[in-house]
Amino acid sequence: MFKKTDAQPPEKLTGIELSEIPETSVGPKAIKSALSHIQKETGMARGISLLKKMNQKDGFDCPGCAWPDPDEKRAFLAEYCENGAKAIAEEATKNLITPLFFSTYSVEKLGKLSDYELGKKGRITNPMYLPEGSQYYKEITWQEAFKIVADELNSLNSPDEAIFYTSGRTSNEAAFLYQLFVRQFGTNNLPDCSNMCHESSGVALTETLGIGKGSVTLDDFNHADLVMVIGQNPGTNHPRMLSALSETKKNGGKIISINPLPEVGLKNFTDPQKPLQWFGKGQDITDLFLQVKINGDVALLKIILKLMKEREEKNPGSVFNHQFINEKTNGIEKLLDDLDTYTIAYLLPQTGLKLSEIEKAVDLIVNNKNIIICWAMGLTQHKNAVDNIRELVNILLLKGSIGKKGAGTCPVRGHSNVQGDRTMGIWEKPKHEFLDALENEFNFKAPRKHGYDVVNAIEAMYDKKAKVFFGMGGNFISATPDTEYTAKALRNCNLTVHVSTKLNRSHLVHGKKALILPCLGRSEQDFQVSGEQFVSVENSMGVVHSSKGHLKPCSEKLLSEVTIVAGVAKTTLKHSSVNWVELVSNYDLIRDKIEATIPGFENYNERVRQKGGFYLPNNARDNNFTPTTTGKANFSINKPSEIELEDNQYLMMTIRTHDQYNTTIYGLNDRYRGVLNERRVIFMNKEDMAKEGLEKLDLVNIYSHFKDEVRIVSGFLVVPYDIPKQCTATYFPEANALVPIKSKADISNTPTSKTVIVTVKKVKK
Ligand SMILES: Nc1nc2c(c(=O)[nH]1)N[C@H]1C(S)=C(S)[C@@H](COP(=O)(O)OP(=O)(O)OC[C@H]3O[C@@H](n4cnc5c(=O)[nH]c(N)nc54)[C@H](O)[C@@H]3O)O[C@H]1N2
Ligand SMILES: Nc1nc2c(c(=O)[nH]1)N[C@H]1C(S)=C(S)[C@@H](COP(=O)(O)OP(=O)(O)OC[C@H]3O[C@@H](n4cnc5c(=O)[nH]c(N)nc54)[C@H](O)[C@@H]3O)O[C@H]1N2
Ligand SMILES: [Mo]
Repeated sequence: MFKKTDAQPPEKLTGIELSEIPETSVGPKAIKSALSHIQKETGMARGISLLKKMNQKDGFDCPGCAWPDPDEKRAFLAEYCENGAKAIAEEATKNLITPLFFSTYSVEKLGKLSDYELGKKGRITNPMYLPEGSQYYKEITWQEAFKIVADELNSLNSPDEAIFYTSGRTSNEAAFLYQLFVRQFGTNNLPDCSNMCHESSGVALTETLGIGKGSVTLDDFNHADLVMVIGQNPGTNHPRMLSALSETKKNGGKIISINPLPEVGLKNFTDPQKPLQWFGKGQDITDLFLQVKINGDVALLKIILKLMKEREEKNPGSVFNHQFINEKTNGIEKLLDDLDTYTIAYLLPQTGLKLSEIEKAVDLIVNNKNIIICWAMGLTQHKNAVDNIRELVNILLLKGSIGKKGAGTCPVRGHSNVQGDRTMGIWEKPKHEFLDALENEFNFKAPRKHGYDVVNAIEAMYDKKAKVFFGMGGNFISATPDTEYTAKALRNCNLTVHVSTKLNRSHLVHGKKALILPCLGRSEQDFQVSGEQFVSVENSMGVVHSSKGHLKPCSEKLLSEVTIVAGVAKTTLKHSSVNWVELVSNYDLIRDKIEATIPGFENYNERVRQKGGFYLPNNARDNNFTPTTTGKANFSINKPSEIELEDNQYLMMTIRTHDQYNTTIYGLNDRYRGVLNERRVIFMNKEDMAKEGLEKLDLVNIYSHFKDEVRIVSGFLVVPYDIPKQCTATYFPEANALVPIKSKADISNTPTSKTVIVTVKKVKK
């Protein structure tokens, strides 16, 4: 469909080794791996001093995932995990990219490097500008950079021709100012990484429970009888969650894991904080593993719901919580009627499971009262992703397992402040009340028309309806679907701008002109006119707390994200009612404005200074569902997958290795899956390999099929793996070129990165 360009990682193979899959996760090997990254990137002394401050009450928030820190007890050693240590090593690296680097390497030359090689070059030290027609970024001053952005924005026919993306690391203070600037400029084009991440969760939870966030707190894991972990790989992506699951187990709770892969972290865990355990067997985590086929979850959950109904009918009152259902919910009859329209015989083949295995899950659900369900990208990135999540809510509502201790919803967030950014108004579909509050406080007319989400934004740039792209963090070209399509879209722009810490491919796949604006990282000190500042963030469980770096910034030329936004705003907006310079002089002033406009932030400046921060209000946690359209918690009717594969077709999911943070590649190993020193692999079931005439480590091209469109990526090695038949897995972002731009989840519009229909074809080595 599209010719391969430097928008995709190079095809080079790096020398694969296959190793044994470990029996247990974390433990001493994880500490060794963490320390080796620290040693290489930051040097040991600086690295250890950093780790001591990470996730401590007076320290900075880990720039890795959004898993919360304990409210009370913080570990003596430190509250971090192997992958958090890698994240901070990556940010606090000693390597620097100075203007000399950019005058030596052309954009074309850099485009030939892998994402791993790009990331390892180090931190960007100066604002850099790529003039039209040039191959070399050159140093410019901040004032010049702001003026280039302002001139380009002010020359547009309409503010809606500009797109303002946000990744999820941006602090509350920076995010609030950023959306305020964008709305004063006149558009709601504020797509963010959430559009590709937990958007399906937000949509499903708002509709059913009246809040787009999860309901549980960390402490709930101490009181749960049963935790279901579905479509999530915490051993790699949220390692500190394993400690919470381990607490559930110690208190007698059970764990069900539902995943196409037997992920090591969910099997067994050795607590890194308890060295005495290092030499034992570790703790088994999962009691029941259901190896579901990719996108077989609605079918599986429907069978569970049908069996729950059957048992309730046989023995009324034994399964459903009638008091809760009567008082708090709406729509049970429709749900029960709809369940009758499906037979188990129809649903079962989609799951790839035996009915007896599913019966065991039903036993656990029926016999336990306090249930938590955790999920992540394995559920949110499918065509029927919103159905997946609503179906989970149906189970919790039938059991009355929400709004009480030890029970509820737990969408496990990705980026460390992705939830906070949304709370601050980074959203293309803002609520009227929020815009009213902005208008009142800042005395301007906010745009009311909804803006572009990520997919719409790409299409608008492709169609030349949008001409300026501004990225607050992130790596748009590598994180988005359909790499070559998106590359064409970005190249159509007059100007692309990235506020970044590290070099990435989005700096190299650029508009006619391009800017890189280097910012402070989480771990660095931030001084403004009134003195040293801290910022605040919100974790996956709605706790808002402070984060303060203590390292000297890696370059004197860096500005904070807050200062960059204010600089762009002041230069662009000729008549603004906001005093940008004053707000930036002391971040307390920004927090006062947040308090004035966003509910839940009363006495923000005081409460954010309390150790551990404060909880935001959460109606579902309080067993109150009045914010929904019916005023009650809503049961919903959901559809199983409608995908029908031909014999030679496979469903492909694109997943993360143990050695990456989204598009930032820390290393080339996926230790927990036994793949070392290579990322261009496709995991396949042995029987499927035999059917295709493929042997271990054969080289293949992969084709994706969507309607009558075909896309291709080439040069992937086949790895035989314990994965259900007709299911395959590749790594993100290498396989993103296969995800069709038009293949999106219903309602949430999230790209279907976990269901791509593919065929594979062997090529000669
Ligand atoms: N170290 C590290 N930490 C991270 C990240 C990182 O890249 N590295 N990324 C952060 C971000 S932004 C996010 S959103 C999270 C992502 O965290 P995860 O969602 O855990 O990440 P993925 O690798 O996408 O893994 C998805 C899991 O879902 C399973 N899965 C795929 N398809 C299906 C399906 O159809 N059904 C079921 N039941 N399971 C399925 C896969 O086998 C895999 O175990 O992690 C965050 N934390
Ligand atoms: N195929 C496929 N595609 C996916 C996914 C998938 O599972 N499969 N997952 C999706 C998900 S869940 C997500 S969240 C998105 C992630 O999409 P993004 O958030 O856009 O991508 P990241 O790789 O997290 O962004 C990394 C870059 O952020 C910059 N950065 C790091 N720290 C900071 C900071 O403190 N400030 C600033 N300004 N910049 C910083 C660095 O320059 C770094 O190169 O990708 C999505 N894409
Ligand atoms: Mo994410």
